[in-house]
Amino acid sequence: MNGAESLVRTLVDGGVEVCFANPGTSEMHFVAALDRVDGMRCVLGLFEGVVTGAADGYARMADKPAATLLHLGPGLANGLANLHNAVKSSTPMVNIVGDHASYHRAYDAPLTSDIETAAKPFSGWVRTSPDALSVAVDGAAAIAAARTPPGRVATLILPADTAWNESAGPAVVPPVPGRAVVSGDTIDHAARILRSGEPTLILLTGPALRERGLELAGRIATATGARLMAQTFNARIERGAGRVPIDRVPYLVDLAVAALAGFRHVILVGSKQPVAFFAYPDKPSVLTAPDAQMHVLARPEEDLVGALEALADALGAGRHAAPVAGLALPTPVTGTITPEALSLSIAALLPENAIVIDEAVSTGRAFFPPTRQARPHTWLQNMGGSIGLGLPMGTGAALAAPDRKTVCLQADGSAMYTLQALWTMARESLDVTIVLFANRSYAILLGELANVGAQNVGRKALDMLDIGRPDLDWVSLARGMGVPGVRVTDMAAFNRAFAEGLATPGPYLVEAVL
Ligand SMILES: Cc1ncc(C[n+]2csc(CCOP(=O)(O)OP(=O)(O)O)c2C)c(N)n1
Repeated sequence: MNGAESLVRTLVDGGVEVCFANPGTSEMHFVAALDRVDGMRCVLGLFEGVVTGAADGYARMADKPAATLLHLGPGLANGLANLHNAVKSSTPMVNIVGDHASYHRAYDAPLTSDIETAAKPFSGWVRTSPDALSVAVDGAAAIAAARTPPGRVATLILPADTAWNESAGPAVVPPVPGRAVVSGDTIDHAARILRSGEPTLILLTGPALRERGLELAGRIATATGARLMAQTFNARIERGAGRVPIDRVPYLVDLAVAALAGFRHVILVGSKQPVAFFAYPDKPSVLTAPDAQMHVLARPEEDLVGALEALADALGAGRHAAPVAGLALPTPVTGTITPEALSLSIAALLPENAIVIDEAVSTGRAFFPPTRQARPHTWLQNMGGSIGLGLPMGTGAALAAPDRKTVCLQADGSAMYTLQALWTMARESLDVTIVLFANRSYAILLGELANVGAQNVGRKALDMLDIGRPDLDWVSLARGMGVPGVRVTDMAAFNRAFAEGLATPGPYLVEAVL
């Protein structure tokens, strides 16, 4: 058995069952090994940003890592932006990056580069396998690293000769540490704050935004009068009817400062102190009131749900009911397409158990409130701010949860970064409805232009924020990659097209022109 096969067997034995790939010559032995090993589904992405973003979406829904297969430094570099996003959302992932055979590196062949240096800022763990005997053990270590709470991007660089030389067979994944239990002192401290009667916010993210964590936080809020909020951006929130509804810290600085102004204490549950996405002249970086105190209940790698359980016990919150959302569906809206109208129609039509991929950018600012009482669903966001995650993340999420409908709420500018994901959706028959918001601009940046205080803005500047001339034809782009779709210019047509997409198995794109 060669090194490549020992690695593929190690991955499968270690629970890594999907590999998103864009291979080249240096990865051919890995590709060949796929046919000799049962249990690994290999999915081709036509750009590496699709590959890494899909692995992110997969892991968020499967709660375990996928592998990626990337071609040397340039293949990795094409995938880095979505690795950045995965690092920020603590997504577990195992990247396999092929490299030249070790003896070939001395010749500085065209594809030679310093892969480790490129990988380091976008990985929590990096290793280059020295020889074929080490590949399986290194692969097992990569899986363990990826699974170490709260979840890490692990990058294993595989020189070609480590893949084709003889190995010692697969390796077993070493024990992975569980989430550390939060100390009793920390629980007591948080309980004291909550009993003080001073205005307190409990700020949640990570696994605390699954049903159990939300329910516990809801009971604690009822028992103590504390408010609940989620971070502005979160990897995964369970929402809709039957769940404890939770608002997010607003994105816009002024709104966030106003929303947080009244809190004397903020209890952080896996979350960070709320800070502005960017600095702006004359606006604060820290969004909470100057005298607000931060209290860490649980760090991201700790047992957030266990900490909430202990805190609920300490407060006797078990007697109190969590404020659960009832089902309340708006009537689909007709007339002009606006973000508000879209938010109501989407809330009305969203199917039970949908996985919502939110890269709606400025169009999506209105989407959260009306979907609070929609049918139960899961909401995934981009935590790293590098746009071009939505369609790949939808690809991976749909693959991980084939019995659920994935709905991509997708801004057009962001979609153009990684639109090749549509082809993978078609090839794999993934059940995704894509709502493409064609406002034909980088609309959010128009606001940012004013926010940063840019003066005397003229044609040249505005041209950098306008993605019309020519207008993108999303129906044709999708059709060219095997995805059917339709363009709509009013809400009645949108309601029909969205319903059609939801009723159609496989991918379907609705281009909503704003
Ligand atoms: C990789 C990357 N490049 C550039 C940016 C800067 N940027 C932020 S939002 C944005 C435009 C978003 O446009 P679109 O997706 O159409 O959403 P809209 O603003 O129109 O709602 C750009 C270019 C970024 N965040 N990430």
